[in-house]
Amino acid sequence: MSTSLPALKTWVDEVTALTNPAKIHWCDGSEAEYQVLIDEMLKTGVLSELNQETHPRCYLHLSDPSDVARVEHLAYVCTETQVEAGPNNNWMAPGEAHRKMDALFEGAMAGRTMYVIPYCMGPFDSPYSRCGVELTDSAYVAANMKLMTRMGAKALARIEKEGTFVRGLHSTGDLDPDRRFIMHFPQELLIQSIGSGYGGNALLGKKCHALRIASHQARNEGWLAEHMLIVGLESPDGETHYIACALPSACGKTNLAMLIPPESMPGWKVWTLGDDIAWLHLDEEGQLRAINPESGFFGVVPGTNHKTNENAFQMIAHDTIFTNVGRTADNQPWWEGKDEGEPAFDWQGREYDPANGPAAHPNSRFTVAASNNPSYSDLTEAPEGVPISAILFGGRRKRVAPLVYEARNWGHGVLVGASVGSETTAAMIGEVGVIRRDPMAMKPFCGYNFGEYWRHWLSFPERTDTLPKIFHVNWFRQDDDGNFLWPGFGENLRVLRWIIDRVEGRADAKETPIGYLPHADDIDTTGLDISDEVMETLTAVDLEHWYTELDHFGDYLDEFGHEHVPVRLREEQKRVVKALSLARAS
Ligand code: GTP
Ligand code: SPV
Ligand code: MN
Repeated sequence: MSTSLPALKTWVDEVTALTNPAKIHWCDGSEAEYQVLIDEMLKTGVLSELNQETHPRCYLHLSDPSDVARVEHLAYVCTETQVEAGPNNNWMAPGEAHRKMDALFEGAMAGRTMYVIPYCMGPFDSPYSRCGVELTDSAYVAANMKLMTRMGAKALARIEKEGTFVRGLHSTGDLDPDRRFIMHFPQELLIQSIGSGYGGNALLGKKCHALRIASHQARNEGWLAEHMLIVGLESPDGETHYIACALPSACGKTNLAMLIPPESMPGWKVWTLGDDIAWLHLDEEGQLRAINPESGFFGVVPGTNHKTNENAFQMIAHDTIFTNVGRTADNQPWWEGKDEGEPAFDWQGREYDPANGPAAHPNSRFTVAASNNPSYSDLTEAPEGVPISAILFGGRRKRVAPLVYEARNWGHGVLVGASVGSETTAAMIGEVGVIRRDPMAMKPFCGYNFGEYWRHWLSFPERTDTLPKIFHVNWFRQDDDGNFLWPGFGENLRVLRWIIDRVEGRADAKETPIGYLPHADDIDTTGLDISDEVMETLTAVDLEHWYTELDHFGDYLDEFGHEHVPVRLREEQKRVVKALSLARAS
């Protein structure tokens, strides 16, 4: 196989000359090809078979112990000027980055197969979709891209028709963390990643293309590329609302996207559209619509069980690639929070010993095609996407952030999103549990200056009168002993119902300086073992802490420079700080 598109052929030839692979394989995306990839990896030991009776077509990959998560400090945005990338990104001048990467890629694929992976992010026939080609020397990446994206011959046909595509060059390299870089050249529609075979570092269609490069394109073209799940909520009366929700990495997107309605809400149905990324466009009527550019899930394994998420549990019982989980004595995958079986081996292949830490790495992942998900919506293939009724932002906050609140309007909602704080998780290399600002859950993923990004968000009301309402959620409040105050998972639908009722003008709320909150009894807690006192806590505004938080947010904005931070955002921040200060005094 090859291509009729000169730009693609030339690039493949150039990369071949630079990296010197022994073989080139053009991926057609067929099932037969997937099986060959798997068989090869079983032979080379990149994968091992899991128990095929209990877990048909499930395989285990154990990564290098130094390569277990995204590396934010080694991800760069290489725009012409540093100011375009903004203080929110690592920056390198394109010329310097090219020199560095060319040296690292020289001969990097010697003796290996280079896979040419054409992929389409979004439905094949959607005007909102965008294509890319990833060149990689990793069969694991090729197999994951098959599960995660619309990959192969049909994508190549669209690329040849359109003539433009995002170029992604990846090599596992020698995995030396000192020679690991993930470079983005938004102006060249180019990504280069070397030295990691893991997740968002290596599956270039995901964070690198669908967020970092796409956010840059989206700003120029008038749309939004966001770190959001998309979910449809159908009430017993058949009314369906679609919501998009941004939560930082490992803060509950996959689980919310596949939520199972609690027993107390019979007749409700939940449809998964996407679990990680949403591309949002205004249609001709001014309605905000979303597509999911991906077609598979790369999800956190630990914590998945019958109680937290039966859908996900069933979904990963077949046709799944597991990365860095443990195993039972009879070779079933095992992870912390799996409420059955016992670990015999850990994620490094050693005999399980609690002294070595958890059996499954906290950032261990499953890769599955979206079609494995019993609640997957047919509308994921709709070229026009789904209409969005509400946008949610949130984080992982032990304290301060209430269960839910509603922004006063779009402009205030942008402040709510921009000021999100969240405790860090194992999804990125670094310390866990430290609160950091993660505006719109895009701190690691916005491909340009946050100041300009907020300006872009704020420009939407100039183009339509019918924007969705914006909310903030937090499922992670704890008591002093570290117990979660809110049951979470399926029970989150109770909160989503309040949100929908607010959208429809049917639910009551109290006005506070930070926005509209439910009264403690506005959230239906029928059948839950939760006290009135806890509900009061979850729906209270801690004026003292909020004052400090939003006051500090002003200092954070200063980092982005006066000429970049939109005046409107400043005004919102000052308005809320003033309201908090007045409320505090009274
Ligand atoms: P990325 O794939 O990194 O973007 O993560 P994500 O946002 O999709 O997070 P995910 O749904 O995989 O959840 C991450 C962790 O949080 C898992 O261990 C879940 O079990 C846990 N979690 C998810 N939802 C809830 C919830 O409502 N309450 C509590 N307490 N934990 C949750
Ligand atoms: C995230 O970290 O937000 C993920 C996992 O979704 S990764 O694909 O590794 O970026
Ligand atoms: Mn994510």
